[in-house]
Amino acid sequence: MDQATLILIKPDGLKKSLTGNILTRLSETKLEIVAAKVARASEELAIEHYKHLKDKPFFEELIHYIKGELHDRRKVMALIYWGEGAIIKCRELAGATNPEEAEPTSIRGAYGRITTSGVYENVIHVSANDQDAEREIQLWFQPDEIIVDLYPTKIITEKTDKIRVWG
Ligand code: DAT
Ligand code: MG
Repeated sequence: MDQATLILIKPDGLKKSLTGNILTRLSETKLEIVAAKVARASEELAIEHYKHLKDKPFFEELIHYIKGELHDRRKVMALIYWGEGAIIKCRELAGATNPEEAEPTSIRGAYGRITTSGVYENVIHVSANDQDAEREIQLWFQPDEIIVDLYPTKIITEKTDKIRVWG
C-alpha cells in the first residue's frame, strides 16, 4: 500500500550541513519525494506538531529546538516521501528517538546527540503512523504543494480568489 510520511530535517541537521547526507540515506528507500520545501516552524505550528508531548518536562525545550532557537537556524526542511511502506522504511533509517540508543549506522545514531540540558537533538522527524502522517502533512503543507492527491480537499473562495484547502 502506498503510504506518505512527513520528514523534517530539523534545525540541528541544517546547521550541521547534513541535508545532502540525510537525503542520500533516504534515497536508499527508493521512495518518491512528492513535496519539499524550506519552512519555518511558528510557535503555533511547533506546538501543534508536538501536541502529543505537551505534558512532558522537555516540551518547552522541544518547541525552542524545532523553531530553531537553539541553532540560530529558524527553519527546517520539510519533505513528503511516498510509496510502499514509507513510514517503516524511513523510521528504520532514522533510528530510535533517543540518539544514544539509535543504531550507530542510523541517521540519528550517526548524527544525533543529547545536549547537556537533556534535549534529544536527533536531526530528523519521521511521522510515526498513518494517522500522524495525515495530520502532520496537513499542518506543514497546502494541497497544491504536493504533486499527488493524498487526502480529500475542497475549494474555498477567499475574497475573489478560489483556493484549495484540506477538506
Ligand atoms: P519520534 O520523534 O521518534 O517520533 P516522539 O514523537 O516520541 O519521537 O518525540 C518527538 C521528539 O521529542 C523526539 O524526536 C525528541 C523529543 N523527545 C522525545 N522523548 C524525549 C525525552 N525523553 N527527552 C528529551 N527529548 C525527547
Ligand atoms: Mg513522533
